[in-house]
Amino acid sequence: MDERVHPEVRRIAEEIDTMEIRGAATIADAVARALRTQARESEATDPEMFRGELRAAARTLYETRPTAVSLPNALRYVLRGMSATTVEGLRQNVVDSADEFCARLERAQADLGQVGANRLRDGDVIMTHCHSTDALACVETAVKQGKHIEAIVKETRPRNQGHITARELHEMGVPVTLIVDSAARRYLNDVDHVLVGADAVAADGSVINKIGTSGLAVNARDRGTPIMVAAQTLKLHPGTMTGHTVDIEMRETEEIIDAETLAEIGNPTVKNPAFDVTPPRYVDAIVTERGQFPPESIVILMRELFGEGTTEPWAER
Ligand code: RI2
Repeated sequence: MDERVHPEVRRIAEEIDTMEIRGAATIADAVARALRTQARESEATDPEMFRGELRAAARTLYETRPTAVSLPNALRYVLRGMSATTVEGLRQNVVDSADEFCARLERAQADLGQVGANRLRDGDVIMTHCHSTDALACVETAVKQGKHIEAIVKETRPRNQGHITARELHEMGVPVTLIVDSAARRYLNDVDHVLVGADAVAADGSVINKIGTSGLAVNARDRGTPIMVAAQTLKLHPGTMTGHTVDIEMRETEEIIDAETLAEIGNPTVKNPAFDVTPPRYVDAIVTERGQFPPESIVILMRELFGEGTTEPWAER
């Protein structure tokens, strides 16, 4: 562990790793705040030392979870503003960028919610997978517009984030039916929209989201149920414009089965991918704060946002 990294930053990195802090937008918010703490508390005596500390903090945060692109996008946003020539000036740069980033994130989610809500009609039933603050922003806005929305919520093994979705929808006054993941196809006939979030969106319009999303999307397409992905532009993956693929996080066996039960059944190999890739042909619309896009045209927005290329501030030593 790099000694220069502030204990609070290490704690946040640990909580992202163990998923106490989870969800792509929430992770982005947490890392921006972590960099702000590192900057505020820094005792660096010269600008190079300060920059080195911030890079080390960014690297610690970057190495926690590989799939949600909101994490590196947040690090880039906060660190790109380091233009001052004194430690005090740099500290202010980072604090200002982090504050601006968090405010923009909140605004983007509210704007996205308006766009997504317009796709929902009074009386619609949605089916959700996992827990996505971007997706729930669409429902919240629709409810505020006076629409009656009902939800069929998939529990989302292995970590049951569907329980969080069920609770938050209940708090909005949305009637919820909870189902196990394998019951999804059985209930798709009763559903007007599948509504999910995203951890990353690739340049070809593929959606990387919680494991099980792609199977749900294929089934929904088979039943003719529209699939809507709520993903603020923070989820767009710049690296995919130049041919990089999105790394899919593989998590611990223990999330699925305890060691004793595993031994009882003969210690089979266990695989626990956290995410999967839904090809663009199974997605009807990607809803962002900049409007809704058919997945195949999301690259136009990506060119506009990342046209000048991106940096990797955590990679510089
Ligand atoms: P918001 C989550 O991943 C889910 O896959 C969810 O759809 C996505 O992040 C986006 O969440 P995890 O952190 O940014 O639970 O919309 O593995 O909140």
